[in-house]
Amino acid sequence: MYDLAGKRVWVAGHRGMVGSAIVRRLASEGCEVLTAERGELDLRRQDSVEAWMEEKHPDAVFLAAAKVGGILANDTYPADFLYENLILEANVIHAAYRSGVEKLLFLGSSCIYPKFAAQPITEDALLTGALEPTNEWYAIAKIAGIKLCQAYRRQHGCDFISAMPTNLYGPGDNFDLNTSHVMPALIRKAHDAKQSGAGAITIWGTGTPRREFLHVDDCADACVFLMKSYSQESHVNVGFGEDLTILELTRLVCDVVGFGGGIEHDLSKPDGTPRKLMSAERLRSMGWAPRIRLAQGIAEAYQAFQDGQFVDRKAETHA
Ligand code: GFB
Repeated sequence: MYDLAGKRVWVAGHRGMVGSAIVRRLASEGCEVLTAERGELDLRRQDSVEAWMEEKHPDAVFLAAAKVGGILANDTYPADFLYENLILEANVIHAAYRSGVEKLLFLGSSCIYPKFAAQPITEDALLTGALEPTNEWYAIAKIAGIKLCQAYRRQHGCDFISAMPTNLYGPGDNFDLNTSHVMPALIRKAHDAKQSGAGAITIWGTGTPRREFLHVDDCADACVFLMKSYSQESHVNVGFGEDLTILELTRLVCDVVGFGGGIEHDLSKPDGTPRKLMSAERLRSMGWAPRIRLAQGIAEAYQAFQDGQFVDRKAETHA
């Protein structure tokens, strides 16, 4: 058991959807939360990261900083997604080793798994097949992050662990229609159509791909749970345990938003992976389960959107 009470805990990426949820969750842990604004610390600069770590000396690190985006952003900016994620995770993980950080949790993504992995996807499916081409750049960077944690554990005895969340949504999401993930895109499209009285919304692709969605507050809770109770080399899936098609999701979002019009398809946009339901078995067997049901979570996310708790960003780095 790694008790966070009294510890200095750095949340790298605290402005992002995941990082800000972890900061909210840590409020009840009795720890001192450290954050760094982007103007103060550029995670892509090794010297700056090492100097910041030497000065602040965190005991524990949540590495939630990442360049993230939806299927189109991943496909459009492969160099940014590969380079920025590789450099920032290498800088933070190496500096954490050098400055003697006691525990580090690295956050990845379910896109690390092969495109046609057997479902539900267990942790040992990693590196058993080819990746989905639209996001292989991001996936390879995230796989490298897992391997960095494992390598520093093996060679230097560092207690660095990795969590792989499924598709996330919630307050603080990116609602820019070109760069966002599907959930905020559907909320915005349904909301705008309702406001303007449009007869239909247009979704990308066929609507047949299946996706699993986890509320970001559940994800943050799982990350804190793992930080406190897990110390092994293998990464751990952080999933919801159920999935649905994009068309089913669209109908659910339209119901929550109160838009009763039609649904059209833009077939020039990619479908991506046909299905990526992760096995939740490992984390469940440790005693953790999600609490926020999908319809309730979407209603909360829509409320947060209406309250202005969102960002409109161009696939920005959460740093
Ligand atoms: O959420 P999303 O962008 O990412 O798209 P992925 C999920 C599915 O929703 C795809 C469809 O089949 C999209 O074609 N979709 C339908 C839409 N309408 C829309 C829309 O208006 N916007 C968006 N964005 N999608 C990402 C990866 O994959 O998931 C990242 O590219 C990362 O690397 C992330 O792993 C969690 O689930 O396909």
